[in-house]
Amino acid sequence: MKSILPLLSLLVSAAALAQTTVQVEDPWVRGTVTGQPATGAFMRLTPSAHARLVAARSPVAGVVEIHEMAMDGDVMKMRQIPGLDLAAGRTMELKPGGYHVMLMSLKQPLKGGQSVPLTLIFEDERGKRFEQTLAAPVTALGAGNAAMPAAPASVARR
Ligand SMILES: [Cu+2]
Repeated sequence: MKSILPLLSLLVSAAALAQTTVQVEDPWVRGTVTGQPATGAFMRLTPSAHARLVAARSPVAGVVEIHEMAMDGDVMKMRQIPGLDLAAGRTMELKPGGYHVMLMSLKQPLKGGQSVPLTLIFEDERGKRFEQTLAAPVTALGAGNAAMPAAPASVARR
């Protein structure tokens, strides 16, 4: 009887070579008022294999960072993190009061009904970068995200 091991190892190596992909669901950006310099982008991310969100960019923002919310004494503050690890097949939710993509140095007010191009940059398990660009609808200001500070004054840097 012939061994099926060669076939199995072929399948395993094919899986290892497969490109990691990240499913992005329900992206949205919080609308801004004139003069407001920053806002947050939120979504759910589910990677096919372990991946890390390491950066993002958007034509509407001069600076885009990955932020987390954390308690600093009694105060909830947001701060930049170098990346966000995504476990294979697990859904990570970026939401107000939690992890978010921070759009800073906004070039224009973002109004409800608009759509913002957003490019997410990931690293796969081997450190290879790949990108995904999506269109995130802008949600009118004040729509269910009171936990998100409007001003960047509370941004703490590591
Ligand atoms: Cu932030």
